[in-house]
Amino acid sequence: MGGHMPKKALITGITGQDGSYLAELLLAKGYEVHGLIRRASTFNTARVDHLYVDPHDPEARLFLHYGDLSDGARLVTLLADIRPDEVYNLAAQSHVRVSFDEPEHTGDTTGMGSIRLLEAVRMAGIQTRFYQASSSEMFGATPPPQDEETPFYPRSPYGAAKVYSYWVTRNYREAYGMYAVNGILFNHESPRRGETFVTRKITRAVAAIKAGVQSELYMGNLDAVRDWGYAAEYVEGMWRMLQADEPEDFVLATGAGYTVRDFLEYAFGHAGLNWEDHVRFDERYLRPTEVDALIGDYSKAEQKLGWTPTVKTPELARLMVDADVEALKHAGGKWIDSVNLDSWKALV
Ligand code: NDP
Ligand code: GDR
Repeated sequence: MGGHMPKKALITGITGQDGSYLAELLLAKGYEVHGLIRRASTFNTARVDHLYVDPHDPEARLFLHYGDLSDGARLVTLLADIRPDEVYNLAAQSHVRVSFDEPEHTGDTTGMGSIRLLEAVRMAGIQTRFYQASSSEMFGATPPPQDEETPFYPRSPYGAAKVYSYWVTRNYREAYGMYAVNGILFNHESPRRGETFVTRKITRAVAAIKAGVQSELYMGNLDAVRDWGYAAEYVEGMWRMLQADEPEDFVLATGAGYTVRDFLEYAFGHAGLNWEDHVRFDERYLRPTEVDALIGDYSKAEQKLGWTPTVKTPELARLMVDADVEALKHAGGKWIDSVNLDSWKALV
């Protein structure tokens, strides 16, 4: 054969939105991809099922392993076993509102989980490049525009845990010379976005209202400003950060801010609906402390990585509505039921 060994990557959070797009990207680039999954009583791999090839097949390049960021010993054995060239730490309790309900658990996974993984890399004694999924939530109350030099002021247990992970990633780079970097990503969405984040909550509701199976949508603060990009483009930026000559931290964003109200207008408008006829207020969706405005300056990533986002928020809203309208058509009654149950099932 004489061929060279494919690069190996380990993705924590592979079953999440970003993990699934990143796995797709790396497989397309010829990588052998390993993913950490949590044992659950039901299958939780829906976002990566289309990528799965039976591991008995000699062509298989995607392998899933049970593990959890709360289990440091497991991370060491797994890393020593796989010996990946690149590790992408995407796993986290990633919902800001939920982090107020489960602050300690969020600190344990979103914060401590990162140092367990960094320490596992060190203890396994392997040479690997490490990506940490840092967040614009770290900027919190610091007004926009935000870039790599903007001071952090987190406004939630989630944001505070991400700040911790950011600093330990930098510390392992400085203390041990590890190629360890932070991607500071602003909100990014897609048809695979979790159903309780605001964009997907809206686009699913639009599909259900259009189909006549839902009439109202309960929401919180409509004045919040976010910089919403398209997840499929952001995972390319993550990969580029690990291919650079020097380990550095980068912001990925679109550079434009919109309110939740704007997103409602784009999404409902695309389906020929008026959002004001359907949206109602429920204080349960408010946060004890809110992040008012996040708008990222991604010029460093553009200059040094050649990364530029092409999908802006209005187009993103339209593509997500189209995908949810289509999904609802193909799902039969099952999905319709779950939409109707949202008001109690989706607690946030
Ligand atoms: P998701 O919530 O969609 O995915 C989170 C992933 O983490 C899931 O695979 C989940 O597994 C896994 N996970 C959660 N807890 C643990 C644990 N204790 N051990 C192992 N795995 C765990 O998030 P996204 O894909 O949207 O985001 C990816 C990362 O990027 C997260 O760290 C998030 O905080 C961060 N981020 C996201 C942004 C965004 O706009 N999407 C912006 C900036 C940062 P399971 O499927 O079993 O629940
Ligand atoms: P965010 O995303 O907190 O920015 O964190 P989310 O979509 O949950 O909220 C965005 C804004 O919308 C407001 N909002 C509502 N939010 C939700 N979820 N549900 C509602 O009904 C609702 N009504 C108004 C919120 O108050 C907020 O201002 C996301 C996550 O992906 C994090 O993991 C990531 O780090 C950051 O983006 C960048």
